[in-house]
Amino acid sequence: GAVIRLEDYRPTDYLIDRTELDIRLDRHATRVRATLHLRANAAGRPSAPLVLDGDELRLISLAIDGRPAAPDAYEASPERLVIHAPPASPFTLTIETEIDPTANTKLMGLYRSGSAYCTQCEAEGFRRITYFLDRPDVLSVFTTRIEADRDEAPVLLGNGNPVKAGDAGGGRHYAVWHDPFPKPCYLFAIVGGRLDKVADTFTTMSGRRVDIAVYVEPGKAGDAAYALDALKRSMAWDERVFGREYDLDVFNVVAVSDFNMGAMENKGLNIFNDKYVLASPETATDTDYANIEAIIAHEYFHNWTGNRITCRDWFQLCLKEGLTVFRDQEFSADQRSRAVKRIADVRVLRSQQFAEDSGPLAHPVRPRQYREINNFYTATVYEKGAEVIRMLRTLIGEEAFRRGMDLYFDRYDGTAATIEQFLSCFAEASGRDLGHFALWYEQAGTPTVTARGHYDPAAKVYRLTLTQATPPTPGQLEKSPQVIPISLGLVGASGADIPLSPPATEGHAPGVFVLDGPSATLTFTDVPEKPVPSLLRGFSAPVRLEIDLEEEDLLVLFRHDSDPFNQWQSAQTVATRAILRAVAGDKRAADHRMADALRHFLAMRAASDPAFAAQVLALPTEADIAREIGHDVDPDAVHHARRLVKAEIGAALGDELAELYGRLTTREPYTPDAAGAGRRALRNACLDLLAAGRPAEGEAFALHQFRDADNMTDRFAALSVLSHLPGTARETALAEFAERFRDNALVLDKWFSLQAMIPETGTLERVRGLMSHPAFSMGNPNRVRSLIGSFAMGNLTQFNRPDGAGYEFLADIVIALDARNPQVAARLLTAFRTWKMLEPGRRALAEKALRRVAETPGLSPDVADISGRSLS
Ligand code: HT7
Ligand code: ZN
Repeated sequence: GAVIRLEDYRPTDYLIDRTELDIRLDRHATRVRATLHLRANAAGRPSAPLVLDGDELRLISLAIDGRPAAPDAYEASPERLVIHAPPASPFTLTIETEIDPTANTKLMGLYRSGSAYCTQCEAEGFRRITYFLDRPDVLSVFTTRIEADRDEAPVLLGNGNPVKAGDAGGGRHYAVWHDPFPKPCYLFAIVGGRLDKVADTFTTMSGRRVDIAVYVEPGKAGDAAYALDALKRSMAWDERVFGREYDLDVFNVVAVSDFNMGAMENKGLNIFNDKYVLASPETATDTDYANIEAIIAHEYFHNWTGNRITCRDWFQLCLKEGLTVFRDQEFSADQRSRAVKRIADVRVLRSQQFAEDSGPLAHPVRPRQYREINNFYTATVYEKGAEVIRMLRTLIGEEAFRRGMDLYFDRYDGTAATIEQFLSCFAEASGRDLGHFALWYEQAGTPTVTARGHYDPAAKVYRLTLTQATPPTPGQLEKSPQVIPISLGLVGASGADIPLSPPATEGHAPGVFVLDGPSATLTFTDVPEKPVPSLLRGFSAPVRLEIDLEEEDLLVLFRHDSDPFNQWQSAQTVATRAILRAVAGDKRAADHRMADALRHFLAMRAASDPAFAAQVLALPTEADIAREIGHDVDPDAVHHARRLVKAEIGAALGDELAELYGRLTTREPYTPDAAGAGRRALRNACLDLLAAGRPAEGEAFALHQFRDADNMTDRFAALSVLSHLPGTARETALAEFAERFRDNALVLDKWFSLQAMIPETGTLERVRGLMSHPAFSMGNPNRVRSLIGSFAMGNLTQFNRPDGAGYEFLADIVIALDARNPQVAARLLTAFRTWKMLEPGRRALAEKALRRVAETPGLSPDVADISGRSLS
């Protein structure tokens, strides 16, 4: 595909004010009649030909202003419909196309999931339904008539409000939906099928009643209650925190089992991957419940950040995605523990975004060019995009941030906006120049901040020198200093914060210091004792921090820091150092001070803050350690080192872990609330660590818990512990689990995933074998992600086997899957995003496999783009 560049943006020559669609659903021959009400765009070129986008379309008929178009008036191909000389503005086009939803394996446009019909139009799927100006700056008011066989599809849903429904003769029926809010076509959706629902009402802050419902496959309505509840809480939260009220009479969520991503924010008709809707205590873990809550919220919040105000072009994707992730993170933080949520979010940021940002696929939060937009729904656009908003709030303060958001909603409602327009609202609301801050949107790569402290006891002065540097990334070799907000405190020997003088960089909230040049020295006066600096509190910026703290200093922060994030971080840093020592060959890497500190911590905090304690007990992952090493990584060495340290800690704390595990055992019935989830998380973290230190005891506990559990969180945690202990107990438990849940595809996904992540040489063969399991299908993205994706992204040693068999396996799968579903294939291929940091032997084998993919004839633009950039 050709390169699309931000600087080439120009408005369209025509606008489509209204769109009327008549869609007659049929399994193989769905007819779509689209009437487009067009006019010339004053900002475009006068009398230009009209070029509409298509993708695999078949034109049946075309009328211009109601009359059949002359054959020489237009040119139609599957990819384009060109009207050479459109009539005087305004005018109408009536376009009839025929599409085959059953043959649509790309899951973009109109397709079938199970027996239902559904759509996915973002980013460029609408052009697979009808010819259109398929770009986000063309906003149109849609009226949609859907017709279907009444038996096959008793439920017919569209965007907006229902206006009419009735019999269409011949066993068919219809429904008409009207969406009064102009929207780009990527927000269009319809659903038709035999579906059950759970329904409720929500009364908005101005007293309007909204009918809300979640639709699921027949028989599964009981598993949709949590999603519906999360939706109501999201609606109330957006009113309370952002003043945003819902704007239609109905809001529907539909769960489908075949879906390329997590969910989609279509106006008034969100469509979800069923993995993020369906939950019962027996089938969903606490993490599943938290994900459902977060994603329901995310899609709902898009109604204002994405739908009411959309993006001018796809380069502005972070305008809606980064902002909406920030909003859903805040929602979850308010519903649960803020500190634990922040830790979880930073874990995701580091494991996904930092990994992306340090390799060949690095790109700015607002990319300047792309070949395939589907490949830019990335951790950088989403998660780093959210961090940029969070920094903005830290820099201008909560009140100015809220005023800026209000201004943004007021000024840009109903428009397709840009990052510049968004930032201008905050500049105006805060009175600050955000020109330099905007570099966060332009510059790729993770800055490293280096901190060096010096205490002068005679003068009672503490000087902290901060330096920043960002490594080169593809296409950006030179980097400029960025605006980095560093929340900090100075911790005294007693553990209390020493009052800061000065309290902040001028004009900022207490404790917020801004590094905006290559380096700066902060001078604190009246510091009565040598402090331990606690930097980047709450992870105030998405950077790597290098600071020369002694082990003792880190343990002071772990014990006393008033900032829970840095408490957790200091424990992680101590553990990381121990594992790095073990990688370097130190056989007793975890020294007793660490075990003592953890013992003390558990005694103090396990009861009062179990969710937080569980985070502290979870060691950095193998991927975290590999990133820390950064080059010439030997995954086996990382694995063995981590295992060694985990076993040492598990053995040293064995008694405490066993005792705590027993104490946290409860016979209360399962509820998915944060308090119960926290206790289960800690209990399962104890089990995991105990099993590392005392495998026989751990196995016995795990097997008992596996059989005894009344909920999936505990059952699956036990199975997960067993999965790391080779032997008959593991195989028996895996078989029992498969038998118990043989009819539940989403639960079997967990089972696929767990086995794919076993760090043993037999795993590749196991994965190959599981591909023949009756529950596995290459046609279903969830199955592919849970088996193949977990192997490639979640099994460092086995994907990176020294013989290269893991790479060749993934290459084969990607090539085969590309013909069917390029988006999912391309995403799998991003497992190679860190190949350049491997040791030379594996690096060469990874490159060979990537080249084989890149040189395969007939690749999709999606896979061609990822393989090409990965090799660059
Ligand atoms: N805005 C949605 C993105 C999305 C998507 C993109 C490409 C292909 C399929 C897709 N399904 C959903 C999801 C979101 O961020 O809310
Ligand atoms: Zn989103």
